[in-house]
Amino acid sequence: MPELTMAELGYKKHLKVELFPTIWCPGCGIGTIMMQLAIVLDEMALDETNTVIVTGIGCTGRMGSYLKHESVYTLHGRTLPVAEAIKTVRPELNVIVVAGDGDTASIGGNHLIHTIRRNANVTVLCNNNEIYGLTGGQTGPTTPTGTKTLSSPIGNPNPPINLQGIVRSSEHALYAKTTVYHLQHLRNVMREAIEWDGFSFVDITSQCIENNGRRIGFASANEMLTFYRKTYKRAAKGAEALDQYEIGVLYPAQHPARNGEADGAAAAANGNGAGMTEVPERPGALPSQPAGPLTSVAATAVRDRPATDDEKARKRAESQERAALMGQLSSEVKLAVARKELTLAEALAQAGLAVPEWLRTGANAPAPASVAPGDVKISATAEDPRTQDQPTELATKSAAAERVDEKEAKRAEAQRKLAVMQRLPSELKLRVAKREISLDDALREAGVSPDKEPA
Ligand SMILES: Cc1ncc(C[n+]2csc(CCOP(=O)(O)OP(=O)(O)O)c2C)c(N)n1
Ligand code: SF4
Ligand SMILES: [Mg+2]
Repeated sequence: MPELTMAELGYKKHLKVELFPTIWCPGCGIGTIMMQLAIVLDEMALDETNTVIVTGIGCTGRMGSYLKHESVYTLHGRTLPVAEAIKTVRPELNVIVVAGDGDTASIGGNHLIHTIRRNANVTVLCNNNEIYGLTGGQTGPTTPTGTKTLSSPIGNPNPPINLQGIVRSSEHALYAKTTVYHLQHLRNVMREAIEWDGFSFVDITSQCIENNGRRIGFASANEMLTFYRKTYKRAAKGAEALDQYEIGVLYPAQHPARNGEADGAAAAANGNGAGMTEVPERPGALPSQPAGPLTSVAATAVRDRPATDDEKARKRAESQERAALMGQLSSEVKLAVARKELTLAEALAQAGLAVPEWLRTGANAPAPASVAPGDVKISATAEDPRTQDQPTELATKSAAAERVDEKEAKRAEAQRKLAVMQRLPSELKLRVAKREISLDDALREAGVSPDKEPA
């Protein structure tokens, strides 16, 4: 079983898995966005009491029905007025819009510019598949020039809309660009957007294999993802705009954390909310209102006490630390921890593994080496073109090789245990899985040698 972080194990509680399989085509990028969103919601401890999802019409719009959150399935193009209305009357809630590029920028385009102008405190996750997916693959507002579509069989004659420019026309809004290939980046920017105090927009390039990809020559969704991997690069620190194939986050001009240039932690310490030291207060911001009946600590924490970059880095490091500790446990025990049937510290102790002091005492994990503000980490693979020609290539490679070896060893050990388990009678297997008895005791009880293959 591949290693899973705790959040990855916990994300399922945000999904109505009983409705799966979804209506989306196999290979569609929407499922990836939904799963990554579920992981982020889980990591941020956001749930149906503090976070509302608003969707529009289109393949993307169906996401609301699969998330275990209150959701509003609005008319086509009307996500933003509905979202802004919810945020206005229930300011303590996090309001997340999930909508297609057509819904957001075509029929909903007028709402988009005015919601940005008013700096409504909502987050838009735009599934930008560059097409009207649901209706068969017609040209949409983000379809690149020259792309052949159902409605432009000899190629789209018009340029795509400039979403970045529209969002950046506001001196308050946060704009992030990412793709469904860059999963860690996708999660990081979703999180940052949800934490942003004001309008935030995540422009997510994703694949509609059936009604776009195949028509333009991709054989599979995998080929589209490979294309994203090879073409999209992380923007340079300090970038003030993203090129067509760059991913990154663009903050308002005066924002101290802008692409890692300034000292975001120091700026945030100035106390002007979300580190927006120099940025004037959000227009139309409501004075803080008494919390409604559904007020949740998590929602308030996210909006009222935005994490500094140091804090974010610490949390990220802590979750990596926890994931590494979880990686030493068997899959049954991991599951038990994920289900909160026992704590990670208890699980480690029961497995005879060392429990770090910070985990035992309930303190925070040790702080990581300082991370530049706005420096969003991207998980990189050996094949990832971005990992090539880096100055620390050798060091990075040997560390990576060690990690791979470690993972391989753990995986082999887990597989060995699983194979041994198979030799137990089913009642004993169940008792081991329920942790009523250890694997060693079960083997003894059944008279099975862990080393010998059955005759
Ligand atoms: C008022 C209205 N106009 C047109 C439609 C038809 N329609 C449904 S979805 C859609 C476009 C969907 O494209 P997008 O928003 O990009 O979502 P995707 O399916 O690609 O996720 C259109 C034009 C509609 N349902 N309602
Ligand atoms: S038509 Fe396209 S966007 Fe819609 S579910 Fe299929 S692959 Fe996804
Ligand atoms: Mg679309």
